[in-house]
Amino acid sequence: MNIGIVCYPTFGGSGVVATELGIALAKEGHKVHFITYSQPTRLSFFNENLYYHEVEIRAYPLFAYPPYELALASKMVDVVKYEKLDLLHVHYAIPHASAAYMAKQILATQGIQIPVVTTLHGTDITLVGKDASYEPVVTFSINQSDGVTAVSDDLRKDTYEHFAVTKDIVVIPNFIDLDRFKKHPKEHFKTAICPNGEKLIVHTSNFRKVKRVDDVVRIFEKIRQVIPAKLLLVGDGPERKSIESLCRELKTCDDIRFLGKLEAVEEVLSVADLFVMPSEKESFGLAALEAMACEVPVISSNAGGIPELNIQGVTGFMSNVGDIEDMTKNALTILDKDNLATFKKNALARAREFDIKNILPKYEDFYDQILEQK
Ligand code: GMT
Repeated sequence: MNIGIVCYPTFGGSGVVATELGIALAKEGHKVHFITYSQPTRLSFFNENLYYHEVEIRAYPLFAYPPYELALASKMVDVVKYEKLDLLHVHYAIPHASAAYMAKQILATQGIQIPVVTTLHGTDITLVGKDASYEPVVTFSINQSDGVTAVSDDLRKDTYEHFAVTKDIVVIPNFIDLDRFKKHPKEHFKTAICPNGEKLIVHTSNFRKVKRVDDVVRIFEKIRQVIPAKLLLVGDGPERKSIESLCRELKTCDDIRFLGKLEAVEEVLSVADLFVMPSEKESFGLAALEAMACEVPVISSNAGGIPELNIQGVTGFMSNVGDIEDMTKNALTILDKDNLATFKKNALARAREFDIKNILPKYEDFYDQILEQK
């Protein structure tokens, strides 16, 4: 197949899933064309079947807000036409699904039929999409897609609950490349960070409010009162400054390190004992899956689609959003020397169920179904 993938090229979960999917499809022999405004972060891999088309956004003094959606739609028209694409797969509804709709209509006037698959990732529905400033366009463009997928059952339900969506939504869960996300031998790194055998706790996110990174720091502070521990915070975002202030206030700075946006997050996860994801909302929780693949158990909230990934008392524990006391108690249970090895083993076993080798055929079958309807 000749597939166009449209996504955000950033560290965010939707961009990561789209890029990893494209790479896996290319390895299977499909031709994959990424269409986005800069090279996707995880697209550092060379394969003869991978192509990248940059959307150029022209600035003009009249434009207070350069119209990205129009530039994207025009680029889609160009790539579909000249690269002879069979299908467009857009990740994250805003503005990708509506730009795809526009491209599809333009191409139809030229006698070219291009099916569009939209994958819903989470905040495009649960936070941003619901907003009245986007809702009518989001609803319309989801309904106009030829196929729609969501990354969890919870996100599917949320979409039907909050939007007048009549289209069938098929759940295809997120996946993991176990060749990359596995426990790497990085013990020297662990010794450097935890010279006295401290337990190592890790959180990775985009430091947005929804991630509740302040809860991570508060949980850590309580754990540290009981056992020696260190915390690594991977990622960056709008809450970073206030998190730094909180560390100072709680006097935990010596035991916390901010690592920023790391490419090789699997190397840090390889030496972690516990991953913490206390999010307010999470449609799937890809960062937790990455941790589990590296044999790291998870303390999380029970928000959104997280219960579809983290198994209570097996791969970690879930608590109500904001219940720091319960999360601390559960973290100490996992970190107990009699329990840790079992939780680690269980985390890996669960991650294996989301192996890309199991999930990729679901996308390929879905594409086939959509193309048959053409
Ligand atoms: O979590 C974010 O803020 C980033 C966001 C995105 O769209 O890039 O992540 C969403 O998509 C991921 C991949 O499907 C999911 O694993 C995340 O759970 C989801 N985030 C939220 O629902 C908050």
